[in-house]
Amino acid sequence: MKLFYSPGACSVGIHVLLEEIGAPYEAVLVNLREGAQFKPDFAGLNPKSKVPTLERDDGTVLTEYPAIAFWLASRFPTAGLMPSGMDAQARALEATDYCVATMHMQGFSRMFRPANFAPSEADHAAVKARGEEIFAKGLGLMDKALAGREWLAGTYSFADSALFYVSFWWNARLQKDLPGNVAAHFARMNARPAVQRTLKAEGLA
Ligand SMILES: N[C@@H](CCC(=O)N[C@@H](CS)C(=O)NCC(=O)O)C(=O)O
Repeated sequence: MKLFYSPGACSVGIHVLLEEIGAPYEAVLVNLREGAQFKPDFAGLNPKSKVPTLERDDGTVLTEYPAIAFWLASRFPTAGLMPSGMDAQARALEATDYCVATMHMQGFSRMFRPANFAPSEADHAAVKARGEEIFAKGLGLMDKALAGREWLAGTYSFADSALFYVSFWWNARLQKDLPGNVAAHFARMNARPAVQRTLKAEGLA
């Protein structure tokens, strides 16, 4: 397998899952700052021009964080990333999609890419503030989801990698506090050898 990633981007969560699994893979750096995602080599592989992108051993390419995480957890069951039972699996997907589609795409994207939401620079402060509000609401919901449990779907699962990367952005990148249960979850994630190997490999440790 090949994981196309950019250091500290959302692909860091998929990188963690691959480290948890332990099957052979190659991590291929896509330099987003230099626009490598739009160059023919990468755009030919993933016309969406986004990381994470996973090239599987049969040569097929999978995109979109929730789909990649779900596929990895299903394909490598012994890694224990797929919770057991339909209800817990649905909960894992529910949390993953919320972290990616709402907290990241609606919240963080507004904070980091306000121009994608409002062409006029005069509106950017308001767009950023709205992004922070969406993200903070998401943290509150994740905090409730973690009440009385260590992991989002009850047992450790692919969903925890998604909460890890948005927590990483908020806490490690922006130096902002996480609510109690999310902070404890982030500490549990950071204690995992797979997370430590990933952060080191991406130059983030
Ligand atoms: N919906 C996509 C979002 C992926 C995404 O937004 N990735 C960002 C990095 S965190 C990216 O590749 N950005 C490059 C760009 O927008 O040019 C997913 O679930 O994987």
